[in-house]
Amino acid sequence: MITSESLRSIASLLNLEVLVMVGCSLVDDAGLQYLENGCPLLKAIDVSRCNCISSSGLISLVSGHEDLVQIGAGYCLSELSAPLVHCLKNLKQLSVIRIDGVRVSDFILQTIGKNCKSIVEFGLSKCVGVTNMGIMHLVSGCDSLKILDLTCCRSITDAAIYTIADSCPDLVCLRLESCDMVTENCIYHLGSSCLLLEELDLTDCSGINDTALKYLSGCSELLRLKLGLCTNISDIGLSHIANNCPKIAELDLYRCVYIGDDGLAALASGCRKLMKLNVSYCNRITDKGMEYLSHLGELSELEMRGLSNVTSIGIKAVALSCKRLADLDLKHCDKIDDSGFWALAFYSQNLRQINLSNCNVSDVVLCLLMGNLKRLQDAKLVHLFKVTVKGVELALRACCGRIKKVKLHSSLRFLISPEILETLQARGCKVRWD
Ligand SMILES: *[C@@H]1O[C@H](CO)[C@@H](O)[C@H](O)[C@H]1NC(C)=O
Ligand SMILES: *[C@@H]1O[C@H](CO)[C@@H](O)[C@H](O)[C@H]1NC(C)=O
Ligand SMILES: *[C@@H]1O[C@H](CO)[C@@H](O)[C@H](O)[C@H]1NC(C)=O
Ligand SMILES: *[C@@H]1O[C@H](CO)[C@@H](O)[C@H](O)[C@H]1NC(C)=O
Ligand SMILES: *[C@@H]1O[C@H](CO)[C@@H](O)[C@H](O)[C@H]1NC(C)=O
Ligand SMILES: CC(=O)N[C@H]1CO[C@H](CO)[C@@H](O)[C@@H]1O
Repeated sequence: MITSESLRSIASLLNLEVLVMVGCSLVDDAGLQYLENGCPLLKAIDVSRCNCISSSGLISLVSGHEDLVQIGAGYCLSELSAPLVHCLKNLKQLSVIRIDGVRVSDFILQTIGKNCKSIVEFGLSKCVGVTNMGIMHLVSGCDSLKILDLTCCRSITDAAIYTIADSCPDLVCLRLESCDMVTENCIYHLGSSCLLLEELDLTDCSGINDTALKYLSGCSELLRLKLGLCTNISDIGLSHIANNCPKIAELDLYRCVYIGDDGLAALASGCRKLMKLNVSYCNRITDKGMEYLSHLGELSELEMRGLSNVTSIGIKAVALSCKRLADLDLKHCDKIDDSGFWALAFYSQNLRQINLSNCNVSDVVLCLLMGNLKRLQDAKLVHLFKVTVKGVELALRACCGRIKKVKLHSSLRFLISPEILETLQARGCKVRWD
């Protein structure tokens, strides 16, 4: 309900430094004009998804604040206009620009490259009009870039990444999700030039194979690596990463179908700091792989949906050894039976979130699990085909007062005793229906 009129009062806040107004769709250019002469200390503004503002409103805001450091304007302008980009030149401190989903052109990116030398972070996720040429112009000017988000900029190819690697030696984070024309050739340049790289998102980049991972392993500072849907990579490629990138804390291997037990063995010996891992639908993984994972003492988040070769033996190994495990997603792991869930109930005392949808747990063990896991806050319990209505009721009673969120199948809505639902809600639990 914030309107342009509200911004008139906000403009009188003399010490305000950060103003986030994402999705304020009642604010228009008139509101931004109030800000032009107000909030003299403003350093950061985010007008993302304010869909009634235009370039001219932003120009008035920017011209009143030469000390701006950070601008967020995703999904609010139809395009980044030349006059707006022109006035960015006066912002000597500007270091962060995020314009997700906005249309840009080569000329605009070139102008930014010329005018905004101090930029450290640039967000172009889902922008229309991003080409190799535009990126080359941008990065050859902005050589202090540390974070560059090119998610879904699908016309980007190796040529742009070469220039990024050559121009931005300080690069720390590069997001290339769905840039599916990139190949191992550009990864070679990243692996030899961007030695400070900590985060790389290659989700759904089908050109990434084991050779690419071998080159990437030159980036030995990597902390977060996303390889979900890179269906051509195998245990061999993963071993290169595991052997050379010991700091990795987050790894996403979602649907990397050629990853199996040997890859997990390499991770367990090379990446001892791993905290978050996604191996959902990596169907080759068996109990042996789970046994390797159990050596990862820091593991706190494990998503392992649909692992049809993992049984209770594998999950028990993880429950016994991964004492920090806090978030576990076992959806559709249909070979795990009660003895596996029993092990979780007794040994995984740190669990805060669990996803048991489509699992083979029984009434008795579900109840034990929900009653015994004292830190559990969030449980997804959809499609538990062995569990009866009585069983769900008992399980909910067992965790009532502690649990904060629970997801149940919508068919239970009128079967579960309304008294239990009311008690849960009264004690701060949000019940969602799927
Ligand atoms: C895997 O690589 C082969 C050849 O290297 C290529 O033809 C194929 O498109 C790639 N597959 C996927 C899913 O990317
Ligand atoms: C990776 O793909 C390239 C072609 O893009 C090919 O030359 C190379 O042999 C592949 N590497 C592996 C390990 O398949
Ligand atoms: C993999 O799992 C993590 C943690 O649950 C999640 O944040 C991420 O989005 C998942 N990746 C994919 C591709 O779904
Ligand atoms: C994993 O399970 C699938 C069926 O879900 C089976 O075809 C495959 O052979 C199994 N792989 C291993 C290594 O056991
Ligand atoms: C899962 O439940 C089904 C139906 O009760 C049963 O046939 C199957 O053997 C169970 N699987 C396991 C691993 O317990
Ligand atoms: C992928 C996914 O939806 N995972 C969810 C499983 O359930 C836990 C607990 O409810 C959620 O936190 C996860 O996001």
